[in-house]
Amino acid sequence: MKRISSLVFFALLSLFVSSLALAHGKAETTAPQVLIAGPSNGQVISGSEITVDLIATGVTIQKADGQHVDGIAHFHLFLGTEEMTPKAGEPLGKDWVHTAETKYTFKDVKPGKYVLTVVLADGKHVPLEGATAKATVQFATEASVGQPPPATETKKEEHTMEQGKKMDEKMMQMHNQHTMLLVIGLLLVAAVAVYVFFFNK
Ligand SMILES: [Cu+2]
Repeated sequence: MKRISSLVFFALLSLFVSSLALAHGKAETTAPQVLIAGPSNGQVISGSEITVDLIATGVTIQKADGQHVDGIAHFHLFLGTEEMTPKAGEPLGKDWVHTAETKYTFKDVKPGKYVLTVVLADGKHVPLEGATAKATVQFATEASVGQPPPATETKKEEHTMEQGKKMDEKMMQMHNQHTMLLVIGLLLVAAVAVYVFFFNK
């Protein structure tokens, strides 16, 4: 009887430990991802300034220091008329904007259609692997006539906030899942401990 209880105990314990390891592993292997929170796809921007809002997950954004460190990257922006496809393993040059800020403003932009390409790259400016390390957005700019239309501005702000909210919700969900696993595991161990203590004499 004692032996069976011990077996059950260790089986449950290993289940608990492996579920924890799984949850932890999942959190750590989140692929680096960049999202363009603004401008939004199809947006028409009035005026000659384009303010770009960026969100990065699964990676720490830090100024380039010439080193490759796993999990550290900075943003690279290219404003053009077509999507840019950087060559794998090759550093991005000076024709890209290199920044560690989540906000960047292009100035003196002529009216027209644009494609913004954003790429996460390491301290050596070499693009990170994975499809989520790159994002693009298409939009247009037009010459501002008098005052900029407030409707467009409000819409853009709402969109940015909505995106941010969605990201927050996603993070909370992941966190909640992890916490739930922990609680279930602890309850299991407690139940087994009680069982072993009272029924195993
Ligand atoms: Cu760079």
